[in-house]
Amino acid sequence: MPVRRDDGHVYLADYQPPAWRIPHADLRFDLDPDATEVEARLRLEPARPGEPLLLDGEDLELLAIELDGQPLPPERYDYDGQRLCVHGVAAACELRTRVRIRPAANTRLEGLYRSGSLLLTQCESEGFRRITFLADRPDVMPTWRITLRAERRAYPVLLANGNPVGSRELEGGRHEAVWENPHPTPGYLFAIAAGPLARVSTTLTTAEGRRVELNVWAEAGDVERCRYALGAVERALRWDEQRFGRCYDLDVFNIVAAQDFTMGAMENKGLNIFNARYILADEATATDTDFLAIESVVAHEYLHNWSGNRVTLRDWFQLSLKEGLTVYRDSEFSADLHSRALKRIEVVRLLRGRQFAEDAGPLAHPVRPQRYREISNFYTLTVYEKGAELIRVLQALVGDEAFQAGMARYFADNDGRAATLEDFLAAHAAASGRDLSDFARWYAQAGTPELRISASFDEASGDYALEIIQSQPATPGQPGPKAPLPIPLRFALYGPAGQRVGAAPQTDAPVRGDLLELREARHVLRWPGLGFQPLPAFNQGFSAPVRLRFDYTPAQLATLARWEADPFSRWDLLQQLAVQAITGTDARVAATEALREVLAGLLADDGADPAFVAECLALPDFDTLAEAVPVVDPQALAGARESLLATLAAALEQPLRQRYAALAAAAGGGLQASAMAARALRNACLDWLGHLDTVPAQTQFDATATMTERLAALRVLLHRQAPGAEAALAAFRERFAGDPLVTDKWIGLVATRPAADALADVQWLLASPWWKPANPNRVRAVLGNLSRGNPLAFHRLDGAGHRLIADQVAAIDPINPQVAARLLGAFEGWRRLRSGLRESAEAALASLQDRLASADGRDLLDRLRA
Ligand code: 0A1
Ligand code: ZN
Repeated sequence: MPVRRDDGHVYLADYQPPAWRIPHADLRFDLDPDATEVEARLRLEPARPGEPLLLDGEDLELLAIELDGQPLPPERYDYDGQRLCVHGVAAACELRTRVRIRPAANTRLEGLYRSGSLLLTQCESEGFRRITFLADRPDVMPTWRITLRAERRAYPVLLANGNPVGSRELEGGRHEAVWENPHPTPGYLFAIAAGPLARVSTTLTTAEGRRVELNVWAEAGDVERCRYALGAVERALRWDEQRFGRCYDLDVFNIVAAQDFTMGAMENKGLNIFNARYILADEATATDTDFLAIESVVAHEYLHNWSGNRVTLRDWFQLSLKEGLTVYRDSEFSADLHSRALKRIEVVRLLRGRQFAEDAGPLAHPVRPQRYREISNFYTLTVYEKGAELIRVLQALVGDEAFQAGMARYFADNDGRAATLEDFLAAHAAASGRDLSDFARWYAQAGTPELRISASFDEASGDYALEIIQSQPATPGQPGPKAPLPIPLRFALYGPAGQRVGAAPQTDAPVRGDLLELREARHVLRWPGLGFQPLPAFNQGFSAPVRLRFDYTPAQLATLARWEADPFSRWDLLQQLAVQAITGTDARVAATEALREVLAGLLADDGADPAFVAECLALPDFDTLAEAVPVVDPQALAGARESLLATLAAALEQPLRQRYAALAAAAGGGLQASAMAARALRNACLDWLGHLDTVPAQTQFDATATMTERLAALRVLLHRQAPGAEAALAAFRERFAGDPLVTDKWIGLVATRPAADALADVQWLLASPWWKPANPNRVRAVLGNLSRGNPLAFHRLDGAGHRLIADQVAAIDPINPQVAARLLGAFEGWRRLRSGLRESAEAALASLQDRLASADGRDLLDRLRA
């Protein structure tokens, strides 16, 4: 059981293996929303004889307790509402407990809770202990037998982990289902789901010859919208067989969609539980982006069956071992199935816009933290997204073949075990023959490394050189100095006519083709007698998660954008041009003109993939821009971005209109890549044209049959305050009134209207029947969008945006602490705000000091204010 030090933190350095093992758990549930009874029979074995028997159990009403069939007298145990201690046991035994819990009163959505007509569980990270007693830690891994009993009428379907092994009718209209999970599985992967569920289903045979039934379950009215998700499971299952040789290992794989769910989804063994937004989709109610997100989240959870479940974690410090690795795996899945370049663009946007900000602020932490107060605050972009980038760094350092061998070895060596990062690195070190102790530093050091690169050219000798200096920023708890990291940096040099320079540089850093491996704080690359000054390009494909500084002129960026063949790099160069056009001083005019020219070329190029052109039209978002400046002035940044868009839209009006019109037929319907690409570019054009004219948006809104086109049109109408905006919103609202997920969409548009007075609309929403503070999706739709997607309203000069979010965090904290803490995270950039706003954010945070009771909220607030 992790021990907290006096400072309230759990430390990685304090890890102790479990004193007691629990080889098997047999649970019996009598399900009822108001009072569920849970009987648990735990087989217990001492791992270190002499240690006390301690089990986790939070807020449980203990009804009965027996040891080896004998009731335990009160002096033999203590239960303080957190931990159960059984005295005087030294040998293997069976503990039987009976507890009562109250699902309908559980608004935290951790443990067993009610969502609509369903009863569901969420146990990661420490929710199991709210269901019954267990050593609730990932390195305690029983096999399970789970018996569910409930009234048949209200709960006709009863699901749990593993395989179904029996069912029967009981007296009084009740029935029973029994499940067995033969795989050693920690409590955080435990799940049950009960209720009036309907399903879509298919069966297949795995590469190992196992017959498997795949089911996706939802409330009856939603089940037709589960078909796409079902297809995604099948694709993920096949992909893991082919790419990593990993097969599914039970007779059934079930997914259940829930309207109330704190996170995106959960990989419970054999019974994934999902936020409905990552399952339910058809073309009338979901956008193309939704479809792709569904496929990727379904794959993510499925892929956890090996990276997380079969090989699980020794302790929560290893979280990125499953999350970073599984994000890496799901993004490879999406890249293999669709476009590698577009997937990379999506990932890098998120990393640069959001993870870099996290890594640069008061919440920065290493991918493997050294300590935590509340583990649920560490499900972060750093652990997930930077963690995935580190897998990519490893792959680049050891090469594709050794990486693949290392993965096979990791799975084979650690199957059925609770592993650590060291186990992962040991497998890769063995497979590649490379010492990975330098690479391990990436997991321990927080902050985004910076590379400063400067070029020099000697006219007389024709010598060319690049100097690369690596530095690591100070972060909370890590003032530095920090050791240099191994950084795989792709690079290219171009000659005057755009030809690639083939000559390898002279350098002390290892170079393999176009991949340079930085190891020291400083490296110099020399090309003696090159004879001309080349144009260098770096970090193609984002080979390393670093900030890179090299002084390009706008003309050089535009030239490289023409010469670089890789679409990701071309997109990246256009983003840099746009950053110069928005935040630059001297280069601004030239950057705008260069951007116009390149975009005009792209719009005119019928051969270019429309989806790629759409990505190029999507200028860096506010977060990315905020990362590029030392002091954030939201009004100035948003204003400069807006004026760049208006200028470019006016200059490109004709090609935008032409491209928009030309793609109409291709955009019709269907989920094939060409149709999605056409819709993406049409919507990007529509958005730009919205700066000039909202008539096309109105026409599209009235005529379309797909949510992709309808929502994009509504966005333009609302955000540009078009004459028909109110009527369109009312029509949309009514058409989808019964659908909470589509309701979240229009609410999101209202909350992100780029204007200070959008705050009044949010206040109106908070006073409306649509406000449901216990539904995490709705909280995100209203307040997540305001705080993360509307800088002009959140950072209002009068401080009203900051105060509103702080007040709502205080109001939501007692309902769902995890949701409240996430919302509070929107303040992470507060210290870099311009004066006036910084004080207002500081005051809003200070106002929360005595208003947050939860461990999640307090932990985050203290770190934000430290
Ligand atoms: N493991 C899940 C997401 C998840 C994370 C944390 C939770 O509670 C604190 C719940 C779910 C995933 O990566 O998909
Ligand atoms: Zn995950």
